[in-house]
Amino acid sequence: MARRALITGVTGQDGMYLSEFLLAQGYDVFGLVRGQNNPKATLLAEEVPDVRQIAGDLMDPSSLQRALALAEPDEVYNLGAISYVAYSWENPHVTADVTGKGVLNMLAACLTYTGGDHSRVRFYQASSSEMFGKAQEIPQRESTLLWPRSPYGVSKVFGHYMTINYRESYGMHASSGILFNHESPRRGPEFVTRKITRAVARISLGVQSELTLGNLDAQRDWGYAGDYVEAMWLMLQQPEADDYVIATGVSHSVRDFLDAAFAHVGIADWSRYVRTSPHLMRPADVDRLLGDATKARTHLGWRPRVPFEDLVRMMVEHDLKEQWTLHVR
Ligand code: F7E
Repeated sequence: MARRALITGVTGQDGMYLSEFLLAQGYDVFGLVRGQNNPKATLLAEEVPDVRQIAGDLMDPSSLQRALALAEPDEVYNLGAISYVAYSWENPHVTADVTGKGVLNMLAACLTYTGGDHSRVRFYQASSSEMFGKAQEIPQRESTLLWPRSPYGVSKVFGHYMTINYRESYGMHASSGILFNHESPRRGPEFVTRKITRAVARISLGVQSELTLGNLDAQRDWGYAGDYVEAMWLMLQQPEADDYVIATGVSHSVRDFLDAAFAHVGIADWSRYVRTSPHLMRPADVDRLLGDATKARTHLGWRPRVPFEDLVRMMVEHDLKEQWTLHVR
């Protein structure tokens, strides 16, 4: 019989890549979809039509129980969250409810669903490098002290330790993937990488004249989302649940990203197109993230395939095509 997976956050970047990956492995894939007339659900139905959508919300425990009863999953991937860090200062309570307490709601629903037989389901929690925040060592690994710098990061820490707690208290096969930034042409335009690649495409086609950003000195360890979803799956195939850092081991600044993206359309000096605004600076930013994924490499046999330059190229090329279709053709 085909294995069955339930994914929360299925309409997001990672949800779509993970769905495609699991469907290719022969899984029946179910996705929790929030809200009424959700446009992202329509996009999911177009892009990954074989996902079976179930209505539900991480803040509504009864809907989670219903989703588990309908999907009868062997594996649960909890990717659902309010994931935009800047937004989390404006809406800290709802971020804590969804990104933090939502994890507890899902864990608790899974525990009920197992009915005491812990081998019935395996659980993946999407933890984040934002938990390292004011990084206490470079590079960051599983043992690095967590020091979150945003309501989003604090909420992720809650979810991370809840996952560990359910593993230790109830013997659940619950793993946490501490994923560093991962991008793709499916990344939302509010995140800095996609904001840049879209603007670069539009500037090169003459439909935008400038790009306004915040902190250009922030450094991130950027990988390709398509590579990272495979790590999620590998974690749930291990005999024992555990926590893993997933990263490339190379970090770049926002400036480096601008260099690479503009270079791809033949612009060497981007200074006349880019300006910065204090409104886009965060109350407390994370200066530098660099991950050490040695444990994932040795235990899971996972390694990233797409390097930084190829990632930037992939995103700019996608946006050039998309913007050309929208504005020029
Ligand atoms: O910012 C700086 C900004 O919003 C990256 C999420 O997936 O990864 C992501 O969180 C850096 C920050 O991602 C702009 O200040 C400058 O230092 O693309 P971002 P993030 O905050 O790192 C982690 C791993 C997650 O878990 C999150 O869910 O870029 N930056 N200027 C800007 N950022 C944005 N968004 N927009 C700007 O104009």
